[in-house]
Amino acid sequence: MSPPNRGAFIAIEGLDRSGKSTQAARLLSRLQSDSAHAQSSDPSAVLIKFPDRTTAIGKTIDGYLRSETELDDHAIHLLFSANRWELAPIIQAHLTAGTTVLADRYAFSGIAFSAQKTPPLRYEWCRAPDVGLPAPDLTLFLNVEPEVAMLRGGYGEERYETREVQRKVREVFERIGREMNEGESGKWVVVDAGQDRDKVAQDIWEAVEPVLNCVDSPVTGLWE
Ligand code: 2DT
Ligand code: MG
Repeated sequence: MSPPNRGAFIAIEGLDRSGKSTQAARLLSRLQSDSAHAQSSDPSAVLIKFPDRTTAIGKTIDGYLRSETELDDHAIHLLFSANRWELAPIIQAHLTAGTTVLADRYAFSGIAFSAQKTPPLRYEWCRAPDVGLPAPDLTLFLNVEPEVAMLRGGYGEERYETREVQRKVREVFERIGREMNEGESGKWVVVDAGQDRDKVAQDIWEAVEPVLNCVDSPVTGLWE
């Protein structure tokens, strides 16, 4: 009997209010309902949100995002990365067990939000601490104009939730996507998130479905 495939690792990225969390929840339930895992004790899919604000590191990040605390830009960048590293063994274990892992934000947000700062942190420096993390098989970038995103109820109170920051963040995301697809094309898929929700969900499914059955090679290290 051939060993079961590992799970697929899918990251969902985008600006604030691009619909990431809504679409991640929809994708999760679709994966859970139309799964071949019905007989297995392992879940067919799990959703992990970054930052995970529940850990000790995550609580520090949460205080920073709510502007309750100030931290040097480099220091907070490294904490966001550490927050991924602390969950990396869990991601790896799920994938090995055949569970698909969805990440609502990942290392790409880490780079995009730090590299846009004034003064900016160097792009290569921002990328370095995340090198070697489990690499997503597919990253979906939910692309939306910051102005459209703002109309969706406006931004909240958190750090970074301004039109100017979101514009600059989007430019860094575009660079990341370009460079990802120069390496292995198709790993970064841009989804038009300005469409209605059902159409966005449909486009996402069309990108995800082919990946689900193509994960017979081990998880690779990000940017390695
Ligand atoms: P949410 O609004 O999705 O909770 O994100 N961020 C996120 C970073 O600056 N670096 C990172 O590595 C990650 C994962 C993006 C909270 C904010 O934190 C930013 C928005
Ligand atoms: Mg937010």
